Amino acid sequence: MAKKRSLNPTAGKRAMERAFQSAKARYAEAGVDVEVGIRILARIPVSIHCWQGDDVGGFESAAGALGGGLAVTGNYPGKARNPGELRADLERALSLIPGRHRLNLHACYGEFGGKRVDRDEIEPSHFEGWIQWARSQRLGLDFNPTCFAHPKAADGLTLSHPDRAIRRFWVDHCRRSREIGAVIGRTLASPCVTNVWVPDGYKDTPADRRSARERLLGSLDAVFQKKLSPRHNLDAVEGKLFGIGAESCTVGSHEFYLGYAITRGKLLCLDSGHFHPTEGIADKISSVLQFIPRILLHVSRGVRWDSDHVVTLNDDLLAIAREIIVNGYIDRVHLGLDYFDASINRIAAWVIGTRNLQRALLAALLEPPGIKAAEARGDLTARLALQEEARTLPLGAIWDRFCDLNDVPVGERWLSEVKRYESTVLCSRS
Ligand code: RNT
Ligand code: ZN
Repeated sequence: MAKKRSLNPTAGKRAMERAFQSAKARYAEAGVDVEVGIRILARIPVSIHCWQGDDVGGFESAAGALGGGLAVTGNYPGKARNPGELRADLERALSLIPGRHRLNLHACYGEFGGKRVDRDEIEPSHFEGWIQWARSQRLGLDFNPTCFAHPKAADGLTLSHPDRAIRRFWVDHCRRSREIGAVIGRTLASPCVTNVWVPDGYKDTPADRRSARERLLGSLDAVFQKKLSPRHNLDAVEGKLFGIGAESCTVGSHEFYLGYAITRGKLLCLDSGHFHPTEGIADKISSVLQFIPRILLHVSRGVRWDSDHVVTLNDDLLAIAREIIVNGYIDRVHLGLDYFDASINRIAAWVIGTRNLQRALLAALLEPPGIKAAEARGDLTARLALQEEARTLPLGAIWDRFCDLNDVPVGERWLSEVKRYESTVLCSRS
């Protein structure tokens, strides 16, 4: 085996510093102060989804099959089996991601002490362990009711179910979830975004879409009846186009929730995988923010029928980040990730996706002002020319600097830490 050549750390540092200084000068020529971009990026939290760590499994003693249009493929070894393992894995991922972030928790990740606690019985105490841990890690927490993987969701219907008792069950679950959100937000002194997504839909053409939507509307109004302080809890609602087994109609469609969010004063959650495959969410941001004060994004990557691939640094992602930053929307957009891939190391999946979102935000923060200026004076030739030149500005050197300043590995060096963790910790899990 060839001996690994280890880079002299001081020489490496010096090379990085030189690359940064030359990149900084290049950006300055384009009218960009990279120090400002670096400072802003450090303050943008990403809500990292807990469910990438165990294939949306959760810790209930009697969980049902995933269902609800959700599917995780792959069986990479080492998935977290309990809260302790999930937290350890998250700590490892967070140590490789620059900046301070949030954790997005699903209700099925409560700690129930081996007892069977049904979804309509969950309480803040079941999340005490997470709250304490989040405090110790200086993380904010966000929350979601889990309206799938349960016998009462076996037919793919929850809040819009024709059976009143089943609807009631899910209303109670969602009510409890937002109250837990409020406790989280109050305890951590940072508002918890509680996002309601339900899978309700039909494989084949329904004969009555109207009644289903009326039932969903009624249930949601019941869920949100109790007023909670927005300093503690912010409600969000998430629509979708279709899922596996819900190909013909999704009750909570985009139009449904857009109307709901506007009329009820809720955050709208836009998931990048929940629209027609050629439709991106970047363009929707400045549209919906004309009517809604704040939105939540589930940044994901749709591939054909699936919407949950690890986020890569592609044009869709760059466009989403750009719309938020260049339009000055950063204080009105809550950024979250939503994907689940069990075919690769799960910690790497977190690190890759989060770092990519941050890289896209940095690219947007470093956009040359000449682009907008060219458009403003009607010079569309210059706009296109500058847009294309901007693609090859030396973003990498600024990103490396950002990682270094935030004490996380620069470049692909994080990967060897994940590999080491895999062989020492993950491989011993059966
Ligand atoms: C499903 C939605 C939803 C879920 C999570 C697990 O299509 O995107 O956000 O992915 O709640
Ligand atoms: Zn989502």
